[in-house]
Amino acid sequence: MIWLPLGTTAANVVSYNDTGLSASKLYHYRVRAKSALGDSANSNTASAITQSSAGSASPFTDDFNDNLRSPNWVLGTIAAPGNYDSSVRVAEANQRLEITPRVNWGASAYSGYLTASSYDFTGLQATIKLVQAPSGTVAEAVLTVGIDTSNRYIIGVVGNQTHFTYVLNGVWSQTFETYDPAIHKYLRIRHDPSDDGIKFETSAEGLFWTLRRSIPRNVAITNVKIDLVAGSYGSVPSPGMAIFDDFRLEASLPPLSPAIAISTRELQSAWPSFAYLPETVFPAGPYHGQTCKLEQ
Ligand SMILES: [Ca+2]
Repeated sequence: MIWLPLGTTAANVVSYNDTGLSASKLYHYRVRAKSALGDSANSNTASAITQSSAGSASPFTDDFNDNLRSPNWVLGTIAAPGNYDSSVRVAEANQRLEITPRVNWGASAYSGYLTASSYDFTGLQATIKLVQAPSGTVAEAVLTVGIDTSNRYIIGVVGNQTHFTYVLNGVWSQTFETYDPAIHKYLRIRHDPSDDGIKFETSAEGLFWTLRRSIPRNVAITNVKIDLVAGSYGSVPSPGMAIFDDFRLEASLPPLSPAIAISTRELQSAWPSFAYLPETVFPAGPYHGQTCKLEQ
């Protein structure tokens, strides 16, 4: 196994795109910081498997910037089709997906974007930026990956809580955290092919992720749909609006394929001096990240 140098970035650059990779291959990446005084040790290794070239429909991303519903989406929900309500306003507007739950409506009423096609979610992840959750204790916004109302994975916000949920044969299992709009800005459901697990993750900026719940995959994921849905299951006087942006369905793992992010924290572990001195005053900066990869 030989580490192959990929190149040296400009100073203070924090990302590197490695493109043109082979499908279904495991890649490992590491970086080191360089300065006039020499190099740091190598960082930890970040690994990812590139997406399979086989499968059903191709993954896609949607930034909603065209304010038009693309053919990748239809209106609908994975859960309880009977709770779908066309009076819940769904608008791709202001370069976002905006969903307005019904006001003072006593019954369950939901709508949103549902993928038009089914996907083999193996080795994939679905990410959404939740710009704004709706208001009210029985109003919610969710990202769902699943087969139907009885078999699915959900990450979403209800009232003041963020929940990480699976529904298996109609039986619910949930964990909760207090919803923090800044910390839970990005929500992600990820299939991890290394352990065939499902990872529920959040991120403040969409780059570095915090694992909130990890479970063995228990729902079949080779033929699933994904939805972005909002609504309410009781009367809400002022539900406000759920606002989604920057949907991504793409190959799984830390954090993207083909780009791999290695955090400053990992650089600190490679070069402990980083922990004690700001980068701007460390001797002989600025630093250039040297990226290496290993193909297996
Ligand atoms: Ca947008």
